[in-house]
Amino acid sequence: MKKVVIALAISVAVMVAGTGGALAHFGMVLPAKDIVSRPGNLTVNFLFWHPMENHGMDLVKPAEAGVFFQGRKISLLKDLKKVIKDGHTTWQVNYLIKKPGDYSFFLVPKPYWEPAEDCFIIHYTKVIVDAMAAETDWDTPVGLKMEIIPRTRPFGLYAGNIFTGQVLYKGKPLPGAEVEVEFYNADGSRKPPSPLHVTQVVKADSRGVFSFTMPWAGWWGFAALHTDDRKIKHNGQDKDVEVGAVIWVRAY
Ligand SMILES: [Cu+2]
Repeated sequence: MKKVVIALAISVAVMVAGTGGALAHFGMVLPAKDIVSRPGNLTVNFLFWHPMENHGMDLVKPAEAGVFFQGRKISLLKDLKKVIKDGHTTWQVNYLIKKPGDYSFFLVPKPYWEPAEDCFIIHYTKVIVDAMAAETDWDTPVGLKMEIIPRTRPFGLYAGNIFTGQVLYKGKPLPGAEVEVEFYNADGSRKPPSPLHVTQVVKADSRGVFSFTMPWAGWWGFAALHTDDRKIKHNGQDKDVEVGAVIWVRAY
């Protein structure tokens, strides 16, 4: 009997770590700071994670990673350093910020095959860092295939602020988009009282606009999900691709 219980516990643990089940995967782009007050190096981390559970996944070398600044995309792919975090592959870059302005750091992962969902997952992920209180470009689209455009200025936020964003798919608003919200529970201090408390869900309106009140301080991730119009082959069969637009904002 005890063996059965242990075996069950192990299989549940494996399911949780591997597939997420009710737990959501999130692309993450996490800068050391969201507000930079003087020129200097900024460390930015790229992860594929279950943020609330603080469960790692491996992020293979991304298809693209970079920064969008003053209307230009700068690739940082060749500057990425592999960093093993909790036994999982993540990536890191040190970017020298010289000028005032808003810097959108973004990640385009390679398609991730998720056997449990019988689909590929691609999370187009970004975070916006303000340098020297410029506040110039925080709502300018980077031009990702799927993207959340903040309607709330995405830095200098307090816990209790409402974050509002608009979901774009191929540059057009995505009506009724489902948006998953998770807190990055990096120190494990948040204990969700039920599995339903791990991921919050809001739906966008007819213009793709959604809102969420961040109840406490820390990093909050918003992931709008959609089934892509293209398929990718897996073992010779066409499979769905879940595209996500993810944005990270920090509440104080
Ligand atoms: Cu997972």
